[in-house]
Formats: sequence, C-alpha cells, structure tokens
Amino acid sequence: MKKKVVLLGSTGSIGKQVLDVIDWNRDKYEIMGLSANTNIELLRQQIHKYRPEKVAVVDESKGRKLKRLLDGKTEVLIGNEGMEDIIDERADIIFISVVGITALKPVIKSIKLGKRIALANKEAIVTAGGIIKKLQREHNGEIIPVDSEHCAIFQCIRQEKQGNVERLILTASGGPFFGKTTKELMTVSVEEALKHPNWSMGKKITIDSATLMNKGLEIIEASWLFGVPWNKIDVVIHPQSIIHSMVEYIDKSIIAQLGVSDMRLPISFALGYPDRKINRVKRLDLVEVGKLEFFKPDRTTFKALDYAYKALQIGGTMPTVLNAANEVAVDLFLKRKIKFTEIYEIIEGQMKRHVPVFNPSIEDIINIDRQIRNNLL
Ligand code: MN3
Repeated sequence: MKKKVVLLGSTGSIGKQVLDVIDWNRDKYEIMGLSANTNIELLRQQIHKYRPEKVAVVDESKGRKLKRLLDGKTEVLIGNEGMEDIIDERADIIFISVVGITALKPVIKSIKLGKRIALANKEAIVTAGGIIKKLQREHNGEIIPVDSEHCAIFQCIRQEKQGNVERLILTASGGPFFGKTTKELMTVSVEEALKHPNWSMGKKITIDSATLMNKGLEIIEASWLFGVPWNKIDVVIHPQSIIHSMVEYIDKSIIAQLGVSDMRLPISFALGYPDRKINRVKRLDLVEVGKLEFFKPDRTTFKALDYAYKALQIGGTMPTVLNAANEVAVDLFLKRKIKFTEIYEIIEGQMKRHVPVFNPSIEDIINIDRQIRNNLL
C-alpha cells in the first residue's frame, strides 16, 4: 500500500526536494494534496504530474486563476483555511514545509488527527511548542523533524533513555559572515547575506543563517522536540556542515550524525521512518572532506543566540515575539529598508517591551504575533 502524503508548501525550496524524494519512490508514496502560496505555474505542473485530489493556494486571486486553468479533476481550495482543509484524515503523512507562523494551524490540525507530521517548519514549534507537544501526547501523533540538526538528534537519540541525555550539541555552519565584526556587518548587502556557503535554501532561512537566528530558533525547537532545557543545549560552529548535530550522554559519550549537506537526506528519513529508503543523495566521502573543524560561536557579534536562550528561558509568549520581530526584520532587510545589524536591534527592542503571557493559548500566540507585526509596520 502506498503511503498517502499531503504536502504543504510544495513550490518552495523544501517542497520541491520532497517531491524529488517521492519521485525516487513512486511505488511507495502518492500525493493526496499540495499547497502553494502564489506560484500557481509550478503548482499546475505538479498537479499534472502527481494528480492530487485537492490543492490549496493561499493567495486568493492566484487561487481563482488556477481554478479557471484546471480541468476540474483537482479541487482547488483557497486561502489559509484552504491550506488547512487539504489536511485529510485519510493521509498517512502530512509534510509541512511552509515557512513562518502560518504553519501553526495546519500543525495543530494534523497533530489532532494523530498523524505523522514531517515537520520542516520551525516557527510553529518555536511559538507553540508546549501546546503541540501536549496535543501530540493526547492524540498519539508523531513528529519527525526534517530540520537537519533535529533530524540528526532524532537519529542519535532513538534508542536512548531521556534521563541519560547530558546535552544536545547543535552544529552551525556559521553562515557567510562567520568571523566578521559588528562594524563589518553594518555594511553587508542583501546579496552577500544570501550567499550561504553550504546549503541551498529559501531566502528567509538563508538570512536567518547569516544572523545566526536560524540557530537561535533551532535551540528553542530542540528544547521542545526533545524535552531538554535551555542550559543543556549548546551550539558549535562547524563550517563543513558534515556533522548535522550531536548528543552527549551522561557517560560523556557523544553520538553524532554525519552526511552531505542535502536536505533530501532528512526528507527521505522523515518519510521512511522507521525504515530507511534507498535514495540518490551523494555518498559522504570523508577523505575528500579531509578535516572537520569546530569553533565557539561569537555571541557578542551574532546576538541572535543570546536572544533565543533568553526567550526560551523566559518562556510563555517571548519566543513568539522573538520569531515575529525576526520575520518582520528579515523582510525589511530583504527589501533593503534596514541594515543587517538593525535586525538585531528590532528583535531586542520588541523583546524588551514585551510582557509575556504564560501558558498561552493558540489565540494568545496569534494575537501577540499580529501585535508585534503591527508595532513594526
Ligand atoms: Mn537547520
């Protein structure tokens, strides 16, 4: 029996790579639903190839346009509600590869169905980790992280008792600005920030890698996914991006997961788990890599790590503020309206002003997210 997959965000960077992996295993997976934000040209090609029952287009006018272009065999749903509506209880795997907090409601719906979520989105778990984990326990759902670091930790931790974990060690490439000073960072351009040394990803996450906010969000993500407190999560700069993360145990033994920097590896794992699927990812040649280096992150220059630890330590809605302020700031930077270093200033300013709500509901999180965006308009 083929596994039925609903893929949210099929036209984005991760979504396209999910379809690559599915192409390698067409006898094992079938696509039930797809969603896109605005790229209906690519979505139309995907519909033609995979013949899903339903698709969703978040942009309303693009959605209506797509409806007119199709033959009527595929149902087209519109808006954020449409994206939620294609999550079907007959699906085996809900693959969530949309960027940003818009993934929150789809994640909540999927986890309530008790399904496997292959989670490539960070923001939902960063802002609502407590709620998601509680629902996961209640509904017996399954979350397989696709973020390469968390997928690595998931693999390192599989057979181990929670109590034996001493700390998680997240690796970071350091991004394009590793080694730069604050003064140098003030004048970097959008083009320079978009040049990631190892990974090919969407724009938002590439800027987050340059500021180290990506790693900051990943600290919070790891804390919720693996139930490990902030003071037991470390970050080490590893420019080769070969070790995707590590777990240290109480006996000082460290287990690491290694592989080439190709997102199709964690995607393949998340689709196949607990099985492993043969794929076309390049084999890691350690001799060719030659050396693996590790450095301490510069937390004075790249302040994002400290903001994330702080947000996680405070808890409640503080991670929501961190995330929303960062999303807006990155967008402003990409539009060339602010300097790179102002991303940090915006985040710090919003966090300082915020009085956190503890044990927030989904509505609290959505309201505070909106409030932060309004503050910054
Ligand atoms: Mn990552």
